[in-house]
Amino acid sequence: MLTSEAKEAIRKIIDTKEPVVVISHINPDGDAIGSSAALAIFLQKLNVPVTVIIPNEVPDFLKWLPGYDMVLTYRSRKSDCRKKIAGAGALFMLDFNDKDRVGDVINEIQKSDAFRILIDHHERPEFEADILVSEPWRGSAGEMIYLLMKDLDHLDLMDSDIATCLYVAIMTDTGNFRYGSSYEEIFNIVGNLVNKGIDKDQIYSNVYDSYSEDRMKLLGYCMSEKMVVMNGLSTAYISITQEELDRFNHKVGDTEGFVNIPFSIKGIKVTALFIEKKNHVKISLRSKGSFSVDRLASEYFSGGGHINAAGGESELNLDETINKFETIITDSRHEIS
Ligand SMILES: [Mn+2]
Repeated sequence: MLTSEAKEAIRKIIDTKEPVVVISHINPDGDAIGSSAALAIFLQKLNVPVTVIIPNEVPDFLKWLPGYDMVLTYRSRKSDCRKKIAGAGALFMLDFNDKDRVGDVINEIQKSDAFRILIDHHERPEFEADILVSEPWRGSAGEMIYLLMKDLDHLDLMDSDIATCLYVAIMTDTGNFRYGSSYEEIFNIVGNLVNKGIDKDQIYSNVYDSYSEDRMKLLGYCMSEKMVVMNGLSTAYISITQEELDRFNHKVGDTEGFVNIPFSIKGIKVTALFIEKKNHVKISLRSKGSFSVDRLASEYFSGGGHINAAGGESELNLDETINKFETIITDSRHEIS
């Protein structure tokens, strides 16, 4: 995965032992935290001083991960984060392709003259970096951290803590191996992680059996009251207003994964989740098969991602955004079926 130039650059960072900051994206998911914590533990084992910086709050279902003690949240620890980035010799940026994905942390990154390495699996990376490792066909950034260790001849440092972080990253970003994982290499990697003595079933339970009562009731409400199935168009979507989120005492991460649930309906190939925010609507899009929600998101909703999983946003209000989406889906009906 790493070019010889990239290997040399990373080896140099490790040899100089200058402080490293690992940065991942806003609204962190299992891949953001799992890949970052894994890289941080790996660097720590090589005696490199390392900190992980995440733009905003980490959801509770990821706080048990090994390496979480190295994570600082920018929103609540601004001055500490600023100092860490200013004092870093290198910045590793994981699991994002655009400066918009790191919120206000971008200001600190732009002030820093540290060496920048971007490791990512989203389409069309547009972030300025000294080393860009972009492999959009891979299911997760976590998988890329495994390959980084392998390419640096350091799989000897793989232990159950790193393996647990990487397993969380791969498991969550592939929807528990439902998508983005139809190739042998990923299962060889996972096989090697399982060999390190991770508790695969406990990991699953820590991540997925973690709903609060409010979250479960919000899910039930969304499915029974807020889901719209577009008959004949193989599409289903859910929309949620801010008032509804408040009613269910919404916390960060509560709507994570809701967008995938309508796929359980026979014949559904495209799903969407619209969440009303203060000045915009946040949109998550998923598809099965060849219909590209990456293209839909980038063409119409100033976003992007992968062919079967993408996100975007809309400056229109919630109803207007939904109308726009319905029109696009109706116009795309030949591509979907
Ligand atoms: Mn990812």
